[in-house]
Formats: sequence, C-alpha cells, structure tokens
Amino acid sequence: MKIKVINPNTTWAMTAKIEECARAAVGPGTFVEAVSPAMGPASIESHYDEALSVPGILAEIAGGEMDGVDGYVIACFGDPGLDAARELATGPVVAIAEAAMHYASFLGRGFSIVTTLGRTRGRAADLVDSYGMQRSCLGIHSCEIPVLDLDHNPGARKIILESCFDALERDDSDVIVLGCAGMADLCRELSEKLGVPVVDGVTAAVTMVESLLTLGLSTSTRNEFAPPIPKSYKGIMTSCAL
Ligand code: 5HY
Repeated sequence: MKIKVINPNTTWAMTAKIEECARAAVGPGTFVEAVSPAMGPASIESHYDEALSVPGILAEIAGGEMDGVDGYVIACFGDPGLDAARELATGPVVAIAEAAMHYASFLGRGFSIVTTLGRTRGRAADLVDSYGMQRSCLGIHSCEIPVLDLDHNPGARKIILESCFDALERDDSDVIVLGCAGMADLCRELSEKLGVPVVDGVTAAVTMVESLLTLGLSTSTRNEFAPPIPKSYKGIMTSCAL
C-alpha cells in the first residue's frame, strides 16, 4: 500500500523529518512518501496560514489520486482541509491532531496537549470539541517556540520537556499529545524522561491509515463526503474544476 503524507507547510526540511518518522512507524508492506505543496506558507501558525495552506493540500490530494495513492495523512496539528480532502480522496484521510487525540484517549484518564505558539491553542480547543474529546483533553499548553525554530533553537528540547512536565502537573493528566508535526522526532526521548506515554500525530495518523487500509475501510461517499459537485471556478482556481 502507498500512503502520501502531506506536510501543508512548504518547508522541505520539516517534510523530510516527518517522512523519516512516518516510515519508521509503518510495516514492511507500506510505502510512505511525504511531500510539501508547491504553494503555501513556510509554516502554519495562524488562521491565515491555515486557510492559505488548503489549496496546496487539495492539489496534492488530486495528484495522489492520479498516482494511485491508497491513503493520506495531513501532517499539521490544525488539521487543515481535512473535510475537503475526504471529499476528494478515494482512500482514507487522517489528520494528525485527530489521530493523536484518539490514540492518547486509549492510554489514560486524560491527556495534555503541548503545542508551539499560544495563539494556536484556540484552534486546538476547537478540534477537541469537534472530535468529542472534551472529557479526555485536560489542558492545552504552548512552549512558545515558533514552528521553524524547533530545529534551530538549541534550547528547544529542554523548553518542550519543561512545558510537558508543567502540563502534566497543572492538568493532573496521564498522557502528552505533541501539538506540532515538527515535534515528531521527540516522542521517545520525551516519554523516557517524563515517564508517561507521549503521542505524536504523524506516527499515530500514518498507522491509522495503514490499519484502515488493511481492513479495507475508507471514507463513506453516501452523503456529506460524496465527491464535490462539478462546477466552474474562476481566476487562479480555474484548474480546480472537477
Ligand atoms: C504544524 N504548524 O504541525 C503546525 C503546528 C501548529 O507548520 N505544522 C505547522 O503550531 O499549529
């Protein structure tokens, strides 16, 4: 099976890290390719960035459909474009926040989310509500490290570890959810130091897609997620016509 992992931001160094983590998580019969769209923000840290990332995500889904991709991951903690992607894709589409929250809910009474900038906590809270995770999510915290500084700030790992310790104490939670695809490589180290399960959405989502495909399951097209209704699109979106 072939799974396409879409990093919605256009920073290929982050995409390479995401691909390495995703490939390490899947079985021998699963091929994973990670991509960044040709257009979009260098990182996603606001509603504006998120909105502008969606056309690129959908273009990658459309390309995957032509290339025979079996399933998709949207590798950004805001889960941008997820519903539209599910209308477009034949195979299952799983985004990292939804996947991480579900995995974390299996592992303890409650989990804490630790994300990057405080301004993205509202979006995470909206996702908690839309995914029905209000009972399991005990708090949403930020380490105040910009997404692209995660790899450049020498103190990032220590700051994230401290933020996780603080979150567990303040929320009295049992599990940590990492709120950024760029944190995917920190899972094991943080879990060893914290003594609790630490869930990263990239590995959670790609293994979820792998499981759905193994069971022969995909998005229902009966109603809401039926293919989009054909119509014309003007301006730079002329090519979006289906
Ligand atoms: C992400 N932004 O996972 C989110 C993290 C965030 O470019 N990739 C990004 O802070 O929402």
